Parts: sequence; structure tokens; C-alpha cells
Amino acid sequence: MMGSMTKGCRKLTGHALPGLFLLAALAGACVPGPMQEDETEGPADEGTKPAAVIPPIDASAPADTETATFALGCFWGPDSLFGSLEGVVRTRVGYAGGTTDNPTYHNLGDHSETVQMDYDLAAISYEELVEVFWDSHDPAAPSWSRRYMSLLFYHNDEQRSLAVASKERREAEMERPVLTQLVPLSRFYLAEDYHQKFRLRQEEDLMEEFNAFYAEAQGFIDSTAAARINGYLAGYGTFQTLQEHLSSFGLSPDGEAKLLEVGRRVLPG
Ligand code: MHO
Repeated sequence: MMGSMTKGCRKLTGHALPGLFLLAALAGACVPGPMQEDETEGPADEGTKPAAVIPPIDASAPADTETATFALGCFWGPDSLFGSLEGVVRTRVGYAGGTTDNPTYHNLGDHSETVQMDYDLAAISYEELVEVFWDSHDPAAPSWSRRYMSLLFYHNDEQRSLAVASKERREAEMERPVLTQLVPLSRFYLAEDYHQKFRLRQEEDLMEEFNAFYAEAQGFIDSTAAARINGYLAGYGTFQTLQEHLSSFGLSPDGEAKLLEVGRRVLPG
């Protein structure tokens, strides 16, 4: 699934003036244009950058979200999988479940690779997320290692009881015991930037566009558009939903074409 990490073919057009292309992509939604404002407000301040344009889906992210946290092996794939789900607003990968301080990728201590997400309860339930968690690995198989353990970290009593009930249903269905440990989340350590939205990071052209949206790493990590694109590139979702949601990602025409080109190859209809 994450097998082909090839770099996207380089496109040389458009990148000299990414801001203009972003404005062009959003032209339908942005009337009147900036020229008119400049005329009425006197001379432009030469040193001031235009207000940052961010993807429409990020600009309309819901204010109220809940958080869910799971460990199920190498966190790159789950970052893509959960990020592709409607109702998941933000994803981040990190380390949790252990006792050692300040784990890093190369000094993980007794922690496990973990994905965390903020989700909109109006659009997706905790139970649905837990179903996706069970479905996307084998919770009845012994974990490979502490790094790649299967862990469900609940954030509160409600999540705990939903998770326990879901685990019991799953065991009855599978007729095998679930070996996943259900534990309270004590601390989640954010992983290094280069692990966040790992699949999307392989696409230089798309990353240039995100670097223009977000000057700070945290803005990229928290971007719903980045989470969705990171999912589509890894083969999650369908080509039809990609087409439906494409304009909400705020990409340039070149960026949209790139995403459609990969989507056509890796996504089911
Ligand atoms: N086999 C993968 C695992 C990465 S995952 C973030 C690699 O080392 O390339 O653990």
C-alpha cells in the first residue's frame, strides 16, 4: 500500500508565482480581486505579504472536535487511512504508551508509533473510528514489537466503554481474543516533522503549495487538506470522492492535475 514512494515528476511551470496560481484556483470564490482594494486604500505597503490563502476545507474546519488515539504498526499508513475519512479534521503521528521521556524515532524507549486525530462528532462517531482501527490490522495477532504494538488509547470514560464494547463484539465475530491493550492516554509525543503526512511529503510539487499555505510546520500538520491528500495519494478513498472534494483543497491547476493523475492510478472508482 505504501510501496511506491517515488518522487512525483517535476513540473517547472507555475512555481515562480505560486501565489498567483493559488489566487487563480480560488478565483471563483474571491470577488472582488485584490487590485480593487489596493486602489481604494492608497499605496500598497511594499514589504507586506498578501494575507495567506489557505485551503477552503481548512478555513471551514469545525471548531468543536474530539480526539482519538491509536497505535497499529508503522504510523505512516494509519496517518493516511484515518486522514482520508470524512469527519476526521486533523491527524498527527507520534509516540505514546511508554514511560520514557521525550521519545524520538531513533530513541523510542518503550513507546509505540501512534496516530492521533481530531474528529467532528457530527460527522463520524468514535465507534466508527474504532471499527476502522480493528479492520486495518489484525488485533488478534501478537504485536511485532513494542514499536509496532496494537494499542487503543482512550481519552475518557465514554471512549473507554465504547471501546470495551466494540472489542467484545469484535472478539465474538472473529472467535479469537483481541490482544490489543486498551489503556488511558497519558502522554502523546509528536513525532518529527518528516513523519507527518509522510506520503504527501514525497510529492515535491504539492509540498511547495503547502509551504506557501503554511509557513509553520504546525499549520501543515493541522491541515485537513493535507490529511485528505495524504490519504488519497496512499490509495484511500475513491476517485469519485477525490473529484468531489478536489476544489476544497485550494491547489493550483497544476497541483489538482498532479493529484488527479496519481488518484487515477491508485484509487478505486
Ligand atoms: N519499514 C519502514 C517503517 C517506517 S515506520 C515509520 C521503514 O523503516 O522505512 O516505522
